[in-house]
Amino acid sequence: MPETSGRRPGWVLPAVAGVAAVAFGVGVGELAAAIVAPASSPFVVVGSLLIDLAPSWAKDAAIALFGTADKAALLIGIGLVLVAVAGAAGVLEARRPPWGRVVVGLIGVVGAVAAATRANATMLAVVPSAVAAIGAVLALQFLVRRLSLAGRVAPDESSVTPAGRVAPDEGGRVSRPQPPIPAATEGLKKLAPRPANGVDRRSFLGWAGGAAVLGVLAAAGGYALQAGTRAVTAIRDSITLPRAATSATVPAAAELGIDGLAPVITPNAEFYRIDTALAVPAVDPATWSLRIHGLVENEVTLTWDELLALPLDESVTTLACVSNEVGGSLIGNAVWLGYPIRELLARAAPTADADMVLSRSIDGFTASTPLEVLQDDRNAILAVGMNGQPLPAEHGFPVRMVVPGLYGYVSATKWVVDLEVTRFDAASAYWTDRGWSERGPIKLQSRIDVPRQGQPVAAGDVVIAGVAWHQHVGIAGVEVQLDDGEWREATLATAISDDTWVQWHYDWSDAPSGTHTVRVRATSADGEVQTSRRQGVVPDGATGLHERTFKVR
Ligand SMILES: Nc1nc2c(c(=O)[nH]1)N[C@H]1C(S)=C(S)[C@@H](COP(=O)(O)O)O[C@H]1N2
Ligand SMILES: [Mo]
Repeated sequence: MPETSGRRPGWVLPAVAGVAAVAFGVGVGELAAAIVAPASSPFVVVGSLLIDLAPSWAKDAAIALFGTADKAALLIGIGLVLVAVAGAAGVLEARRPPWGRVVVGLIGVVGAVAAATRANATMLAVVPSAVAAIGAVLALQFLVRRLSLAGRVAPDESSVTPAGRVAPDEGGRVSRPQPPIPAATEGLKKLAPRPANGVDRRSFLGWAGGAAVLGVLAAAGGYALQAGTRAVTAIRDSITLPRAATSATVPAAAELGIDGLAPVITPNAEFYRIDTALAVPAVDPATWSLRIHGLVENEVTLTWDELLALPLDESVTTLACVSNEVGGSLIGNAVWLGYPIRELLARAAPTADADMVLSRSIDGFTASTPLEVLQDDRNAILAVGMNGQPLPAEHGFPVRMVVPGLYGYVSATKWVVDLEVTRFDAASAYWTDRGWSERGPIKLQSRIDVPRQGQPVAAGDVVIAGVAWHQHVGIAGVEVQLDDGEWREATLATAISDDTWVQWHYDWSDAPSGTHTVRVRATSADGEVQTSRRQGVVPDGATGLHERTFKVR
């Protein structure tokens, strides 16, 4: 034990401060990740980024060296690098504040960048790294300040007590020789935060150890919090859904296959996600049940096994969010496997005065769906499958609603557990209580995907392409307008059904070089022409025409 530690911190204690501070930060960051964005654990995202960035020879070498333990080896490697950088940051902070904190903050930036660049990252993805960085910076500041307090009092102390150091006795207690203190320094002694370097070191190590232990406890808490999620993920992975009684067919001609155009079926991993759930609910199908009650003759309860034993059909429905701006991407199309809600309502037998079904998710979100929409012949379903898979957790596993023609906020309840048959004048749903319309039929819309905004394109044949939708009504046509000219008819791909979006394209063969603007509008199967009147998303969905500007070289 270096006895000079109280006078000059040296490098060991500052390094300990750095490591303890970073351990604290990483711990609270992992806890934050468990709560808000499980996919954004700072540790895991940095590891994932390294895997993506590593050249293939490095990956091959890692696999050759560590075999299936290659990922564990990577995480351990990151941990070791982190310990080294943290130790160095502690030393730096003790000598050149605030540079140690700057280094620790930069580690957080690395985590945030790694998280934000993950596929499917939401804005929440940077939160765990930010929490980790803030936690580590504050802890480092705190710990190094305790060291420098010791450094400041030491000269005074050494002038009064050359023997002031720790002598651990056999019982592990600390006994310190009591030096004679000259009367003149009596007051000074009372002002000094700690009388001697040995005790400072001890208390410092207590604080540092405490910070590290808190970090470990926070990380462990995060791990425990996610136990339910891990269990449900394992259950989901082991599920084989029953074969569809009726399968959906997606005509080959529904997919134009144009580069940059949204695919007609949206892969699950690319499907937009909108919900109020801070943490994705982990629902075990074995304990899941749906209760249908309220204004009904018979209350109905349905378990997971009972649902899977029913004849399930595939249907293709395009979901859209009311918050989708003109030209926005909060829309996706999937093949859903499910059971008609109409059949379950028939069992429950709603009374004549009912006009709404308030669906509720396990986390309390509610949606108000007109009763007649759930009773007519459209594919309003309790869905268990999405594009051939059990529903992904974030899309409502094990069971959600999918209702063609209505925005998600009034129809597409994920993790659904309760259907209350009621009346619009007797109950209201989550978003209605927050200023949104109580009913939300999807509006006629169209979007340009190609060219991208500002994209330079080669002269000659310029392909303009996008999607158009008016679920449960259908699209009759799409027109484009180039540079405020005449509206020209675009070509539609084969529509899957009136409940899905349809791709369209327009080939501009005589595009002169220069900057051009293209605008799109769709016409519904019922003759409605998409309005150019601009309206924001509140309270019942945006209107207006999408346009793009691009350069022909
Ligand atoms: N439980 C629950 N279900 C929900 C929501 C929610 O916040 N909670 N949001 C709704 C909204 S606003 C939309 S647009 C759709 C989005 O479904 P997705 O995330 O699967 O794309 O889910 C709906 N279902
Ligand atoms: Mo939504």
